[in-house]
Amino acid sequence: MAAETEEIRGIGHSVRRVEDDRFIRGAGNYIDDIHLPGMLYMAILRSPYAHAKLNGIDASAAQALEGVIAVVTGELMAQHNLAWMPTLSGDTEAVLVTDKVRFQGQEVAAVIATDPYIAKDALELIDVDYEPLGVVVSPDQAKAAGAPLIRDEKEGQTDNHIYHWESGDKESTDTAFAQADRVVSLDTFYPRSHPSPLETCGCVADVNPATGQATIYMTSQAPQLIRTVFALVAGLPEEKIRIVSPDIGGGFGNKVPVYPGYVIATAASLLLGHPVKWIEDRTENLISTGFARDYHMHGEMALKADGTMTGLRVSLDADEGAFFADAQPSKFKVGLFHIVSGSYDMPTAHVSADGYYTNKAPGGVAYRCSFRVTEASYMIERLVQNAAYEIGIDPAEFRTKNFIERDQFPYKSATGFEYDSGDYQGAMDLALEKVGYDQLRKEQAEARKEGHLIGIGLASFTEVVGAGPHKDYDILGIKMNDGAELRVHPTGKAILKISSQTQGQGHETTFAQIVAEELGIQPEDIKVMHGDSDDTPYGLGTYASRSTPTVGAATAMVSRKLRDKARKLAAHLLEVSEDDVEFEAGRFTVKGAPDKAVTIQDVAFAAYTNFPDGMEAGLEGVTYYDPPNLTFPFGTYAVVVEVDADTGVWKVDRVVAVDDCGVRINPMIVAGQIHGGLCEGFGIAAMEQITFDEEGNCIGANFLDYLLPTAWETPRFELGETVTPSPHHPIGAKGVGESATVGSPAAYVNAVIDALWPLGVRNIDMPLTSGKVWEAIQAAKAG
Ligand code: MCN
Ligand code: CUN
Repeated sequence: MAAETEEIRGIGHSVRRVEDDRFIRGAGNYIDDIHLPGMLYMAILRSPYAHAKLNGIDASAAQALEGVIAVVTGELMAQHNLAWMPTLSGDTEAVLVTDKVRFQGQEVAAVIATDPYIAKDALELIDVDYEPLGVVVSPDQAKAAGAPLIRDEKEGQTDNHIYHWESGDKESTDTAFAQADRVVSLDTFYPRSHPSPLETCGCVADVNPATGQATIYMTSQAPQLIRTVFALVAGLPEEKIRIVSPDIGGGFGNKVPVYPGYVIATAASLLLGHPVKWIEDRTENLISTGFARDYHMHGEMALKADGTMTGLRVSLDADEGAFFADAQPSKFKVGLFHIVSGSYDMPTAHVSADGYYTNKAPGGVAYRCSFRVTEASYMIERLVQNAAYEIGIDPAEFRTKNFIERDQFPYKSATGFEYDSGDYQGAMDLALEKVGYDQLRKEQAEARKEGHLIGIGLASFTEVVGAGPHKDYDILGIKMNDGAELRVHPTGKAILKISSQTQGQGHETTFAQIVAEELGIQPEDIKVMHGDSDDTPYGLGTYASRSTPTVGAATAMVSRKLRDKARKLAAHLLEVSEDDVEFEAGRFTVKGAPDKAVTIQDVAFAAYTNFPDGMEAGLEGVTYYDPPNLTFPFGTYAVVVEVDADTGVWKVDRVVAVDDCGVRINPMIVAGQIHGGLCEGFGIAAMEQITFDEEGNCIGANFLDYLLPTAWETPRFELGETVTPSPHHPIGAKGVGESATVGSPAAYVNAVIDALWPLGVRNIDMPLTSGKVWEAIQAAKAG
């Protein structure tokens, strides 16, 4: 029997991403790479108006164009009861317009043709009779008396208000404020931004008229959930729906929702009996698919004279667009925004939120955030810095004074979260040390004397990821639990099938490492499969950094299940009692006689060839994991900037990022995730924003108006880590995919405000374009 000693590349190894072999060879398999026999092409006509009554559509000229097979309108969809669909927030959303358009870029009609260019050309031949209506582009306009009613088709909807939501204890918070020595407040707007994945959204819908089988290849972060939603929307039997999400060219939250295009393409395929492909162009993606943020927030902090925080009050208006289509756990209207007390020991807090319809694209929450934690993190970290300056303490010292301390975990927050573990002071200390904080403050003071503006910004964020425990977390009633299925074949090679869906996070590599750690099979001997609803266990998909907390846990648990059986088999092979068998790194040995050993490969072979009487053959299993709690990764980011007061131009000198995501499965992949998030956080802080003019025209519909940071603008990042394992996760890991996008915007902005504070600047809303910075300086000078 083999006595293999090669180190197992399990948890903690920077294994190279197996997915990259196919990507760097140009051999990925994206939606547009899929070609089916007889395939037709769909293009979508979108509304130029933000709000307009639809008086009629004349599609005769388009229909007559050679190569055009069909023009699909809302009227046709309505005949099949598909003109409207449910959203992930339990609202309804138009698939194709029947009554009026409610945002610029909304789907008005679709052309199906034999060629994608013919389909596009035909759009121009469709004559639509619009009657423009008054437009609402902000919550303030939405609630104004006499505002146009956007959702006039909804029974009982008499205004543009969607929901009012509260969390925490109002009474005790009011008392804390009444008794406070100081109250510090901040009004801030977190602007609408967009995930902008490299690959836009699209699908190939293939409904077989003979068998009724519907196979839909689509850009989805959650194929299992989407299959169920399709069954509910289209009334198709669920076993005949197969959702395949092949390689995904970035998701960042943008590929969680069901978009009208998917539904129209599926309906068209059903009606025409041909596969139908639909691929968005860049502008369509930017103007019509899931946006992020658009939160108008007001925060207040109650303080004792010595700087101890005693209460937090936050209210916000959410701009939801024309349909309330946020992807979020059903019970939380503003996602997990109520984590807003962040890393601080806040005795009491109260959060209230109101959602409004506006004439803008629906589908909020997207963009690397655990359901609105990004807005919350930004609010508290900006407020903390302003509060520190107003009471005259250094922001690092102020944080130290108020952090939840290491021995307070598990910590129950004022709004009902139970933080699993943390060491906020440890992470901040490391960041301060790496950046050279004390020295920098001295240099800053010297530079100020010379008129140079240096700014140092900190953010000590707390994330909340891994939705979630079945008691509180569901989407449309479906509990947010996830599965992993593992089969070890006779030669000791394995297949792991998971319910998460990688869009660049490297699951094919990291989940194999979890099995490697637990079973001692090398990661390259484990094939990880995902993204096909017919062939993977049920689960709610990849977003909100939930894959490691949920599917990662399921993977560890299913591996342990197999290990238990493997131990029995080993005992059988070694002819000892099961209690005398020890396991380490893929070897089962006899207690006290380490030379007597069998490997996991020997055991796997025996599972099919030589198993004891009464034992089932095979070595496989499936586990569904119901997390006992969320995980709470955290960290401190420190950013150093220089601001040119004459022009408002600012430049990043240093970015030090200390992250703690518990046990790191693959340190290199974690570093990659953090680099990506810091880059996106910089983009949001510095340049990205989707705005609308008063007519509801979307400004930011292309990459000239919607600026993404390129390698040229992106700063260099210096990373550091601390490791505080999650006590309830089987391998002690917490999610990390979004941490840097959640935590870093406040650090960048805090740095710029830090530089400008002595001039009297108290806040600038993102993005901090040089124009806005310059204006803020001028306004502060003018008093
Ligand atoms: N990981 C690890 N050790 C940990 C935590 C995570 O090695 N302690 C690894 C994981 O195994 C996984 C990766 O890091 O390979 C990210 O894991 P996790 O934090 O669980 O997040 P998810 O896999 O659920 O990814 C979702 C998250 C989100 S919500 C967005 S948005 C986002 C992001 O990941 N979109 C991305 N990162 C992205 N990265 C790429 N390249 N493309 C996207 O679309
Ligand atoms: Cu909210 S972006 Mo990620 O959760 O898919």
